[in-house]
Amino acid sequence: MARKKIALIGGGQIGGIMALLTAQKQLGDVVMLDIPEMEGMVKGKMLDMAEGTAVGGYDANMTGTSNYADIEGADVVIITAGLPRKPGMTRDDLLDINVKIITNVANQVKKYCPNAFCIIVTNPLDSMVYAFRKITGFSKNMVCGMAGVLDSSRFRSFIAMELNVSVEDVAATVLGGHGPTMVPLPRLTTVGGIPLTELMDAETIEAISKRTRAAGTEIVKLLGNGSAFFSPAASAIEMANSYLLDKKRVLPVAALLEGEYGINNYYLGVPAVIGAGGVEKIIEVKLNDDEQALLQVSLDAVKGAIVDVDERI
Ligand code: A3D
Repeated sequence: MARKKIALIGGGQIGGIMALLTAQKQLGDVVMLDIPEMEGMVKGKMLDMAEGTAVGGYDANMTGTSNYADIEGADVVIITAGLPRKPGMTRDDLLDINVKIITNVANQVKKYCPNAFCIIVTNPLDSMVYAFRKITGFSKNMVCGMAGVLDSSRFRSFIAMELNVSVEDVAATVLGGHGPTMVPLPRLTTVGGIPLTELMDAETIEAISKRTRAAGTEIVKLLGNGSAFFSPAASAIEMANSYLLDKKRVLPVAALLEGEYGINNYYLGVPAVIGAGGVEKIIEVKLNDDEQALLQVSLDAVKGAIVDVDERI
């Protein structure tokens, strides 16, 4: 069986880690694309990685390019093209510049990879994935955004740290938009099958939820020049992995809602089954009144950014 082809659009911090993870997991060959001014950088980065495959013990063609023809026929396209945050910036501050970049990328992906499973990572996430889908017109199951996997990974990690247990045993989901209004769901979180609420007091749970909502900003402040990249890369590759291996993982992703959760025509973070059909199914969880109200606040925040996107494309 021929190897799969994974195209990474944007060869910066997240792109680099994704390329390495893709090769290490033997998901397929990797083509990393960036703007012409960065062609040397991506060619160098990928050559460096290719030269490490011998010691890593994995087989994958790793190439860098600025020519979209080289991504032709990719099975998966993961997009990080765009600017990341600097300290003091919100994700929405990136909208103006990143919507122009996503417009350009979407037109090229539409031309060269019409059948790819497309994962958007560029911020502001929920509006960039909406823009990408609007421009490409791709089927909704083949376009989704990475945010919930990262947000829930952060939530799970903080819980594991607090309880001093394996993160593997913490199952959790985070709904809503990728921003300060995201909605961690402690009521549905379990640790080795035991409800979190049995193991932790409400005050500690709230402190961890609060830290999760601000986790990206915490990293931006510490790094001083750019945003998180290890955990976002691992999260996007987990989604690609589930698609390519038809694992049917239940993952929180930004998916197009058409009536689910009472929401129409917005991308928002919800649990979904990711398999060979892409976003195969959105799972609707019965929320209590408080959770539903928080989801509404998150949706309202996303709606504002969508108005800005619709004005621009
Ligand atoms: P960075 O290291 O700057 O890489 C971005 C790359 O995109 C750079 O190499 C640019 O040259 C390239 N680029 C710019 N314009 C284009 C274009 N038109 N075509 C192709 N490539 C282009 O950033 P990063 O990798 O740290 O972050 C990338 C994006 O992901 C940013 O928008 C971040 O805000 C976002 N991000 C999202 C999450 C989520 O959880 C959703 C988490 C962390 C970062």
